[in-house]
Amino acid sequence: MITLLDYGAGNVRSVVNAICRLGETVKTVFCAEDIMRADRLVFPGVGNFGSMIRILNDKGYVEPLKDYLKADRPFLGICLGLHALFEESEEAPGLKGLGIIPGKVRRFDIDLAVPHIGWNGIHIKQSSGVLSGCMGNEKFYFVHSYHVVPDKTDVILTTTTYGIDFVSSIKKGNITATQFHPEKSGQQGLDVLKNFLELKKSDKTVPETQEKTLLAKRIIACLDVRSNDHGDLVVTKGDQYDVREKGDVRNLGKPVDLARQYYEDGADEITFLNITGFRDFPLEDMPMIDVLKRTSENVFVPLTIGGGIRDYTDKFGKTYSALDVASEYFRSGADKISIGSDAVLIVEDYLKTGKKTGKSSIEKISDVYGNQAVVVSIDPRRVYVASPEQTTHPVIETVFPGPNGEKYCWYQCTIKGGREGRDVDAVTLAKVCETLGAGEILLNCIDRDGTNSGFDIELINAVKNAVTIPVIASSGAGCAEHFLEVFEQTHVESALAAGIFHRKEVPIGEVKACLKTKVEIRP
Ligand code: 1PR
Repeated sequence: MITLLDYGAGNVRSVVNAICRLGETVKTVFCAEDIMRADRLVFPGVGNFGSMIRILNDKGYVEPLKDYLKADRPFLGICLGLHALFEESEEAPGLKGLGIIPGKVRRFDIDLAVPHIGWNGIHIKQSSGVLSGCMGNEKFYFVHSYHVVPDKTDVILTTTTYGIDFVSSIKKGNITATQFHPEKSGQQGLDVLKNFLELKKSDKTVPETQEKTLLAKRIIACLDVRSNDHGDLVVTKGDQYDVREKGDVRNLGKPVDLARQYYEDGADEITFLNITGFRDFPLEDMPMIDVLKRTSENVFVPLTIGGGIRDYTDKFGKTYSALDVASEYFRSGADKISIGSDAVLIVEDYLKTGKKTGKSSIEKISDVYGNQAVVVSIDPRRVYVASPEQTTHPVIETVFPGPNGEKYCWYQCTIKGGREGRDVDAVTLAKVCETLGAGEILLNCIDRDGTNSGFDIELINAVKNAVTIPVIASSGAGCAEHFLEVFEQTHVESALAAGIFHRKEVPIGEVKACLKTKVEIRP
């Protein structure tokens, strides 16, 4: 029996699913005594250091946790569960951590996109039971903006390179805590969890590992999901967002089965987009929540879900906030949520005053779950102009002229699945969303969607160069070489495709084989 400390934020379902997959049962902590009764305690954390410490204090968990840790009983902390062990964090100045490990938690101060999101390596510094069997060439999934800085080096278990060499896990007696997420790191992550569950003894030798590690470019499989005309929930795919063929919604497979297949094929992340979410309220559309729950039982890489994340009033006058919707998605197994239409409306409001209100879905969700959990999905379309003076929006000079030979274009944001164009451009939208707390941009392109003609490099460079958060390139992938092109010609951290995977034209393995020697990837 494994005891899980769930203080109520973020996706603990994945940790529970991973432990259950390894044949153990999980008991959740309901009161302070449960902590002292534990044999092996797992403390996964996502979100904000301040809100975590406040909740631990409110629930009276701080002292029992300290006692448990001081008694050197088996403990595995994950992400914020690592930060909690330290004295303080720059994320919440003035609040005390558990102080079991002398040192601080600092924000990344580097010239790279923050949060650090994705698959990176580990440089192993000492022998450990939890990392037993690691060869040193594995990659693990990270998602964080802060990293720990212990006062003494003897607790450092691994380091990882991202602009700087930071401490990516610590070990002190029977206490191990990782910055990376084993429950989201595929088979090698499950192996780490298994070592902890079995209380594996330390390896005698430390594997020789690369001192400098590299963040891998991520390949993401995207599943656009909706009900077809027979009421079945299907994965579909549009051509420039038109998902109907001869009147029927294209049916390319079942969401849970396809997601599992892509995980097994090596996808680094899975994204579900509930494409009718702007119309249907997701909390009534329970099949989507069920899809997420069932997927997270078998898929141990990050899951993002988008569609319908906004405030809503139902037919009985009951109101739900975007945060309620997001919380339900996180509880059901999502690691990140993606906001589309609502982000455009939020940015329109922001541009009227230039002031944050603290009330938008982006601000509220990132406040509770952390920036890394909030993706903004942009659905732009090109608007051509003959000269930059013809619009107030930032234009690019394009090598693909418009229908009347126009040499310039701007990228108009749309809402409701591309049905309605708004007076906001993609570059401004991305910048404002970053200011409001978004942690990542999913950059679609309606002109390229489903065309197999390659990513819109001009759009991607315009947006990526305007923000410091990671950007996912999306729309238009038609062959493995298109991924190489987008990674060589832009600085995006990841690339997403749908049609070529669903139609089985290019398997994920072929994309990775093409990138293997030229771009850092997760093997
Ligand atoms: O507006 O918050 O409810 O979110 C709705 C979400 O659903 C948005 O993220 C929006 O992008 C998406 N969406 C809405 N309608 C459609 C549609 O296709 N009719 N799908 C749609 C958008 C875009 C991509 C696609 C890539 C790659 N899908 O994610 O998967 O373009 O395709 P490709 O590789 O086949 O070219 P809200």
